[in-house]
Amino acid sequence: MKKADVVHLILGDRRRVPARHLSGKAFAPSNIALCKYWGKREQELNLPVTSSLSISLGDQGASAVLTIHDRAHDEIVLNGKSVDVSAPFSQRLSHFLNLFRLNPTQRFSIFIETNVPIAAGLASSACGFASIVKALDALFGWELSNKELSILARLGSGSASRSIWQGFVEWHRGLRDDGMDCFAEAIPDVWADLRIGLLILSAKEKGLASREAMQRTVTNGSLYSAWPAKVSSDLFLLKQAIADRDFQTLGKTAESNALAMHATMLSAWPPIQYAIPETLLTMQKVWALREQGLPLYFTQDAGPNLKLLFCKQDVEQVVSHFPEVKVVDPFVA
Ligand code: 2P0
Repeated sequence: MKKADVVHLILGDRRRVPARHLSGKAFAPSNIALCKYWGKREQELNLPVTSSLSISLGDQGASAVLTIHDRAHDEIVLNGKSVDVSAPFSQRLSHFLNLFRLNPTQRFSIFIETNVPIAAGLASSACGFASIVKALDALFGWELSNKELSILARLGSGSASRSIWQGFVEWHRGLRDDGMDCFAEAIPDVWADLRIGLLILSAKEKGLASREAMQRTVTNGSLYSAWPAKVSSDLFLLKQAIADRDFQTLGKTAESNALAMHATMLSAWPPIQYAIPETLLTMQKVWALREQGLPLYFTQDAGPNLKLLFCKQDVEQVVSHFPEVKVVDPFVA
């Protein structure tokens, strides 16, 4: 099964209908996984080995504006800067957009503005692809459901399937080969006191793309076989913690899940380590503050930066210990 087959399953005859509007505009939030997606059971459609659970970042994410033209190639402008057609980002995006062109000569202008650091492990590919899929929907007037948008976003980047939604989100692994049961869905609970702290320890682009890293881990990580069972138990604990507004269990489970994911990477060969010295020092600082009674946890993705988890009543304390932290209210209106 190819990506184009999935697009055909979802769009049907709409795939051949000209754009209904002159431009399509959409925003999608960034998302932070509390139970990570790490490993694919199928590469072409980005079908994951396990389900995962995330929280979207409210007004932090990407806005995309799409228009159609007939020039020689797509025009991509990212945060005000034109991206060269030969850059890996352009190639990946144009390749994805091939799935949706009305004819092979149709080209797009894509203007993306993000307010999260690109490629610093803050899920910018997730909000980028989700915003583009939503902008395509607006441009062509498909009126797809969020479930359908989630499946299309997954074809661009796995974690983008979760950025279609706000709040807590579960991405179902599914069982089908065509991935039609592999989509993200919102968990309706609103946890107004929850806060996420974005700690940029290095804004440099990461060396090894998460796509390669997760593939290597699945292929030869000696600890990877333990990962699916860890995810099942963490998903159960997280869903219960969300329902009960049990912050300690939420924080502990998210932190433990992230550390276990990084352990699977360290067990791969050649080994994969996204932490830099500042990452480890900051983890130790979080552990010390927790010992002193501050309910504070962290999670880490495929990069050196950390995301802190805490509650509204501790914002001042957290900021006093981490003056550079950017505090996000994920349930902001
Ligand atoms: C996550 N990450 O659940 C995990 C945790 C990084 C660490 O999803 O190959 O960019 O495009 O499906 O979605 C990053 O992986 O990978 C990711 P592809 P993606 O957020």
